[in-house]
Amino acid sequence: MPELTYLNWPFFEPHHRDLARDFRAWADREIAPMADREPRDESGLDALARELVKRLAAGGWLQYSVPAPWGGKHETLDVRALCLMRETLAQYSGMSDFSFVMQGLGSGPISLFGSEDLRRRYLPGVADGSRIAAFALSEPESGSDVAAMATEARRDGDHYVIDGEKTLISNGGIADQYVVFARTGEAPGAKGLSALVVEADAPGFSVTERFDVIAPHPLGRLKFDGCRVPASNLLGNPGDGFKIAMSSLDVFRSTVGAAALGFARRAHDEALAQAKKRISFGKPLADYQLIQAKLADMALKIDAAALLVYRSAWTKDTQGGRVTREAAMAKLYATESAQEVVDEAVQIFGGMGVVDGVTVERLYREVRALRIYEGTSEIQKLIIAGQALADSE
Ligand code: COS
Repeated sequence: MPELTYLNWPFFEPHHRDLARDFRAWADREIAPMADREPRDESGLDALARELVKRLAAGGWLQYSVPAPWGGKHETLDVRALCLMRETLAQYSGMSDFSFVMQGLGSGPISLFGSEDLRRRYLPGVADGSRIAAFALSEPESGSDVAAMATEARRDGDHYVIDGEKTLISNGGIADQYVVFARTGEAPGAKGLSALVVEADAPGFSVTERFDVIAPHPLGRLKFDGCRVPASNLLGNPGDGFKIAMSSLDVFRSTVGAAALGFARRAHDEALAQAKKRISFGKPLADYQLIQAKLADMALKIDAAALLVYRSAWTKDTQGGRVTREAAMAKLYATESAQEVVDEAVQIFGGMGVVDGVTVERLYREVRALRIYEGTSEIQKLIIAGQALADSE
């Protein structure tokens, strides 16, 4: 039985507690039976991603990815709900978590900054699973340093013409719509970027490469070669791109922490079961204090991560505005500590812990990228230190 007492914490409303229980019951039925499917080939992966989006949509769960007027559940994105759902899905499979969150992240800038027309055109399809969404920020020569991006969008009459490349883009190759960040040149650096919605069939758009990664999911390299999109596909105003990217990450970084928390909880559960079952030197591993110390450290890290994740989500939901520091702390601690928790679970499993097909081996691969994407741990530290220094002035 999973440990659910944290749902009694004051961060949650009654509807969050109901959601956590209902969603877990649904995932037990609908996701658990497919959790071990891990196709390595491109077509198998794409098919699984599409199936997961359809399944999540059929359950009504993608309604949490967009605001209410455009097919969503709540008036604004409910970060606590998104966190509870990612935490739950990650306990079953990384792929299900991936397919869920990309609908929210990929459409987040439209939810937050899109015109009425763009929201009406692109959000209902995300919520009903008929359109797959992607968020295209990183480039071959600019990952952490967003303001250094080279992709350009030039105004040409009623259109923007985009030239450049994006890389390591989740859902790249299967998405129907991409939020693309590009330099429009209103000012140097961060103040000269804009965000546009690009449809997968836009002229001049192509997916030039797909990547094999340790935890496989659709991931591609995008090329924009004189790619024309209507000027009305611009999100916010010209020059708002950096703010749009960072505001979206303010919402979704806490949810990365939540996914890490889910991986850690599953690893802890696996480790507890193994420690009770495995006999070594005549008694169960769980009887050894060295193993108990590991189990205690894991439990402590899980609760500390959960406190930071739900503090951040609660702050965003109830106070609004920027939660850059809280989200950075939640992502940094939850992802780093989850890696340690999963590593200890592998250690408790001994040799079986690194065998293909054993759950902790999969978790070990699935948790790794979370310390990198949506801002590396090093970037989160810069954000936290930057705010602490500013506050001390
Ligand atoms: N919400 C709204 N505005 C924000 C913001 C946020 N969360 N964060 C920054 N801004 C604004 C700032 O207010 C500032 O505007 P003003 O000059 O008008 O005050 C502007 O954006 C520049 O901000 P800042 O000076 O803090 O930017 P830096 O270049 O110092 O640092 C970092 C930016 C490194 C923190 C940022 O580029 C970052 O998070 N990088 C990681 C990117 C990432 O996550 N990549 C992964 C791709 S997605 S998988």
